[in-house]
Amino acid sequence: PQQPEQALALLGAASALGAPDPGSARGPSALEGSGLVASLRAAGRTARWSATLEPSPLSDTAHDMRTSLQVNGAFATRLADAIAGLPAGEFPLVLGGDHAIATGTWRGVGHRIGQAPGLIWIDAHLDSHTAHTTHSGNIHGMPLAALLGEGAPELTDLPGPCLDPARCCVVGARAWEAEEHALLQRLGVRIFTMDEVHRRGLHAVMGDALAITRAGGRGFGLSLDLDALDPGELPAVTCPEPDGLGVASLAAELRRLRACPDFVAMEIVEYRPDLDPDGLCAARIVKLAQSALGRETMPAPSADPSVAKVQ
Ligand code: HAR
Ligand code: MN
Ligand code: MN
Ligand code: MN
Repeated sequence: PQQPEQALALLGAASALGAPDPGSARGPSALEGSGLVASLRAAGRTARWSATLEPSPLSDTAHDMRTSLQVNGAFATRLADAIAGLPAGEFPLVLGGDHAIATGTWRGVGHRIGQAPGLIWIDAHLDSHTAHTTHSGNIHGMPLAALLGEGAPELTDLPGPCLDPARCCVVGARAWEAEEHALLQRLGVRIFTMDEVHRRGLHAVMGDALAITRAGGRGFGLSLDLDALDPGELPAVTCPEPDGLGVASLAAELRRLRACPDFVAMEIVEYRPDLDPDGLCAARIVKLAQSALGRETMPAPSADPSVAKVQ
């Protein structure tokens, strides 16, 4: 099982520099305020809020593509450094922010573990444009390509190794443009579309996804873009797409991660608290995090408080 003594280090990445709406920048503070740390402790884990990175105030002047690449790349570099610098033995849980932050998260994780992690990318989108193929100009449509070493140097010249396409996959995809699909096909990244999830079931698909990303046992992570979930249950995201995953069925599958000793980091992105006035989506996000990261079995009650390691 996931080393239960490994403390969770929560790291806020309060950037919406890659998105068309600023709302996701408030994601970390809203999740912190909704009791995420306490909920993870209640699920049996030691957890602390390590820090929240904010973009430099000058970053908001981004309009042209070059500036936009620069400010997103600069933020991602700071995030990669922050993750690489976490104490050994802590498990990073990164909270976005828009998905452009992933360009920093997984390079930092690779730096930390000394090799490229396998990566499950759960998302309605493929996020695999480059600055040359993007239709929207939004950097959060590019991070998976950047992590694979494709695209502008502003997003690829970061510390830590690039990902190995053979140990990456996308789950839940249902909205993409031809160019980004072609890039992932060329690189050999396995894409599990929503159609395949409907056909085979999420359990079978996640089994395949785990096999791909855990190959070699060198460590793997999960990047969870909340727009993968159905907007009927999780509408508070920047780019909702119909026909998504159910919260309960994804939560059930994420519980499989607890049993994986090679699960090395997790990221949750694209939450927009401004679209979640009653906090219902936040509560569902907390449930998803608990499912992936809760202790596999709660320790038996003990009379000796030095033996019961519940925080
Ligand atoms: N493919 C579209 C674009 O390039 C939409 C990208 C949306 N990305 C996110 N993260 N919301 O997955 O703009
Ligand atoms: Mn995404
Ligand atoms: Mn998405
Ligand atoms: Mn469908």
